[in-house]
Amino acid sequence: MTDNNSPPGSPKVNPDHTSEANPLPTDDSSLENIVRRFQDSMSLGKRHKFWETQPVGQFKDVGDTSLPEGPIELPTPLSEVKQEPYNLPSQYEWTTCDMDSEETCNEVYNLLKNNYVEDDENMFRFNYSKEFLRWALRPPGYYKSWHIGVRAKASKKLVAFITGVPARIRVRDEVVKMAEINFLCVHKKLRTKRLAPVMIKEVTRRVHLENIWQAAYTAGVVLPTPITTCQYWHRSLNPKKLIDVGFSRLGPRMTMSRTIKLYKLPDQPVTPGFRKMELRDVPAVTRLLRQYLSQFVVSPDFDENDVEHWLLPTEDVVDSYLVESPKTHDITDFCSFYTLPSSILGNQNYSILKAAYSYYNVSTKTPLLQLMNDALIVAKKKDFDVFNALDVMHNESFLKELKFGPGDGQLHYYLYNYRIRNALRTSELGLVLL
Ligand code: MYA
Repeated sequence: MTDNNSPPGSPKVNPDHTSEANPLPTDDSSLENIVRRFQDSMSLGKRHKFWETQPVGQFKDVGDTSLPEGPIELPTPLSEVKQEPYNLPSQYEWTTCDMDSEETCNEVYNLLKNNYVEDDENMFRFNYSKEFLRWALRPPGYYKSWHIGVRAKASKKLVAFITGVPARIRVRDEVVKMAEINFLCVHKKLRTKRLAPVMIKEVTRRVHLENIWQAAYTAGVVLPTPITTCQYWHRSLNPKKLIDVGFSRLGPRMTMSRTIKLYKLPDQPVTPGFRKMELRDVPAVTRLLRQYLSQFVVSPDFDENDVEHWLLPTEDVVDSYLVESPKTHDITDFCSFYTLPSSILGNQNYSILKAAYSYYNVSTKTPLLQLMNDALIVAKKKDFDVFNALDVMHNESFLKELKFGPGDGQLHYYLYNYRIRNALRTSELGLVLL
């Protein structure tokens, strides 16, 4: 990837924010930002030979408010959906990856571990665990046929991957059946050969075969056309390690011991009734979350099955906590984060950065700031090095005060075959993709 911004959810170097109790937002005039704005504007002018042919918002239409919101193309009769897979270059073949198989899951894990998303400086690479991949790829109603691999015919080695999972996404007051597309990965040695467009067309075909015509996805690269562009923020939990591995830097006029003190957290959560979510909480959490998410322009339409899958704690995958009122036993607040480590590339002392990613949080009685401070406390106790959050939903209200610093990359959100008239503010987005 040569032409991109920082990739999705990538680990980010945090320029100097360790020096500040209230880190400043990135300085607009910094060289880094000037370069980024230049790259972005180039990207807007750039031809996208593949994306120009797809039913997505096109750059030329940005600002044209006469275009209607909603599907860009109508569904075609299922009998007209191409029945055979797209052609691959002759040395390669399609494979459907059975994530129940330990062997296949290992192959997928290794492909991603060695070839998936890196930060701009190639210091860190996502290292999704096998349990995480199984969780991410097998939600209620999932289709095995949407877990698509490419193998080299001769060696049978897995060299590329793309996935979809079904989701109901609400856009304003329409609930739309969509595919969430993720884990697009082409082996480093096979890059820039236009394999990605074939993989995207193939997943699209298989989604169409299930009579689904829309999709949601995120990427670190600018493509036609983001519905919104978010920023990652990072809260140091283990500042010494983060500095040692080059994730963050010691700020000017800061010593290591002052930095450690700055990020110190209490030993236990402070909110009375704060506890881990259990199976019996699924109905109450579903009600709380549905009510909360209804205020955003785009959000998932979770039912109890979805909540059980996506939010019930799973060891080393997803953690969820809630506040049960000690008096009424009502469930009043909820917070969650998922576990996504990154490999640290080329460091003598450390090989893994343990990162927690803020997922869905709901506050009705406990102030969000206090709830998220409790989330930081439990994440620290679980030995995470850093807690990451996007500036979506109401997250902006706690980021600076809880000593998160802005990351150096952006995450763009996209819809396929669904037009939104104007880009959303990040606070209007109620969707977190993995
Ligand atoms: S985002 C994570 C993406 N993965 C990585 O960043 C891992 C490391 N990188 C790689 O493995 C490769 O660089 C990839 C591109 C595979 C990304 N999303 O084959 P190429 C366009 C969409 O020569 P390569 C995630 O998983 C690019 O603009 N398109 O390039 C969500 C160009 O098109 P155009 C992308 O570098 C994925 C073309 O591909 C991305 O060898 C959502 C070049 O192809 C990207 N991240 O491989 C996918 N990167 O000429 C879309 C590059 O037009 C889903 N490209 O500019 C759409 C909905 C589908 C379902 C619809 C159902 C209805």
